[in-house]
Order: sequence, then C-alpha cells, then structure tokens
Amino acid sequence: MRYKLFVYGTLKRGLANHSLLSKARYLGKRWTRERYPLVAPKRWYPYLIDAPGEGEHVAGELYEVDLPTLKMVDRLEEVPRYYRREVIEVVDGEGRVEEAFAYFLAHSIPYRQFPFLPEFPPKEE
Ligand code: PCA
Repeated sequence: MRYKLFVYGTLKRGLANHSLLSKARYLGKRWTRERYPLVAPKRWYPYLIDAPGEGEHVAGELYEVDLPTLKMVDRLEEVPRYYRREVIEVVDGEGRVEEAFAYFLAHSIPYRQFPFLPEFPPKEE
C-alpha cells in the first residue's frame, strides 16, 4: 500500500528530518484546502493546529510513501502523544483537490499568541 503524506515542516526538502523520506515519491507542492494556524513557538518546531478556518492556506510538499516509511515518520513525530496524523484535503497549483495525511499538534497550546505562518520556515522579517 502507498499513502499520500502532506508535509509542512521539518520533513520538507532541505530541512532536518527530510532524510526519512528518502524512499518516498515527491508529488509536488500543495496547500491545505482549509486555513489552519501554523505556528512555530520554538522556532524549529512547527505546529499545525486543528482549528480550521483560522490562519492561512499552509504550503507544503506532497509525497507518496509506503507503510514502513509512514510508521517511521509516526515514530519520529511521536504519534499519537505529540502529533496526531489526520486526513486533510490539499490543493495543487491548478486547484485540484486530493486527500492526504498531515500531522497536527496533539495537545492544546495558546496558539493565538503566535503569528500564523503561511509556510515554514517563516520568511525573514
Ligand atoms: N514535521 C512534520 C510535522 C511537523 C514537523 O516538523 C512535517 O514536516 O509535516
């Protein structure tokens, strides 16, 4: 089985955890169909918050992964304690919609205290 995984944080190309996706197939750039808050209170740890309608259409990358890769990434993200893996809708540059897994922060934080990012890492101020 192959699964679609939308990544918006450290799993993206060039970032700290991307090597976990070495066996994954890159499908291209995508955005969340809904708006979600994306915050990075600790700078290198981006959190997608399950509060649809707040925040931005978050940019990320879509991959096709096998089950061992998905399980490995779940372990890295400490699912279900730290992040939860949920199905969301993502859109490509032409507006085509598809479903993919994405990682949401599992616990609640006062996310409205932080700027809502359209992508991670934030562009320099
Ligand atoms: N890694 C996952 C969730 C947050 C993070 O840093 C990702 O890139 O989507």
